[in-house]
Amino acid sequence: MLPGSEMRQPAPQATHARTAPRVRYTHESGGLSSSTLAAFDFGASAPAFDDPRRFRVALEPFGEALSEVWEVDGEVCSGREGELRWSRGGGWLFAAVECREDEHGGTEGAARHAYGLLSGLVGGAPEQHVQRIWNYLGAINAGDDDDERYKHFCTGRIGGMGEIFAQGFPAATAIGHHADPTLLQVYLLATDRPGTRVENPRQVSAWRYPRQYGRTPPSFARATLLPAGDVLAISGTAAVVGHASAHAGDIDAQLAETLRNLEALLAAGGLPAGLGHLAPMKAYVRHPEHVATVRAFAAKHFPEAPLLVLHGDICRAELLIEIDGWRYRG
Ligand code: 3EB
Repeated sequence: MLPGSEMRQPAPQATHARTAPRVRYTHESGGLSSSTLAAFDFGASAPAFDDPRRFRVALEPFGEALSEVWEVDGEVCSGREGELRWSRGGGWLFAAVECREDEHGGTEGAARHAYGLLSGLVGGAPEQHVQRIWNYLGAINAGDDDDERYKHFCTGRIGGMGEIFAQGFPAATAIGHHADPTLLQVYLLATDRPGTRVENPRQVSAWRYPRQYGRTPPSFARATLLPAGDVLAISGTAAVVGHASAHAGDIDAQLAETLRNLEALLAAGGLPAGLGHLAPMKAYVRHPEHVATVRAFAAKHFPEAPLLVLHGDICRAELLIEIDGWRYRG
């Protein structure tokens, strides 16, 4: 528990996560309800809110300004402590850190710092099982070879991961934003029971990537089946086959490969095939000129899936598209 925080112990009946958070994209996120765990707005023109549950992601949206809202069963309380903020309710915990790399000696130091804060909070909370993490950093592909900023991030991330991650890595997304390059944003979803990690049989597990991808392999699982077993939280998924990037420079082929990976993950997680209205998804697109292609692909292959399209750089310079999201069993 953090000294001086407004944190309250949850009521005893709230300590079992029975229903996964419901995720939706909406135009109407003006007033959050008492059961809203978190809400995300995208880009520099999104309004600033004082509510700790309300997080402004440093990625610019393409098209309409939608907010992402997470609802839980139960009353939510929230608080803030310096760079860290949190909310909890219904057995679920949202926690987020925003920090400046220059205040922590660079990318690696900032990642270590952010993960240290989050590990400290989660380690002292009833909701100790991290299910899913999102990471947004600036200029993600700047720097050569082992000095690429993403690789420094990977080293700092594992350095700051505390005991709570010893049981295995959660599903994650790591994307480059185009805002202040020193801004690091990390947020997570945790709960009071372990989920089930799911790997993709078409891909080498990220923590086993060979040395060519950096000194420190990335610390994430391909997906997490949330404890009740009714939702698969899907990591950032790209055109990676084995450990190699496929179809460098070819957006159409990367989209098709990414969809094959998403389908393989659904099968591996025991979810029904297909991404329909029960699968809110986000597409991170490196080049704005590919947005129409990405939307056309989505309209053809998963027309009913709610889709947010964001301007983001993928952590390997040759990758043009990454897709993540949630798949509810329904
Ligand atoms: C890949 O498959 C693409 O470092 O947390 C995807 C999801 C990727 C998460 C992370 C990186 C991360 O390796 C990159």
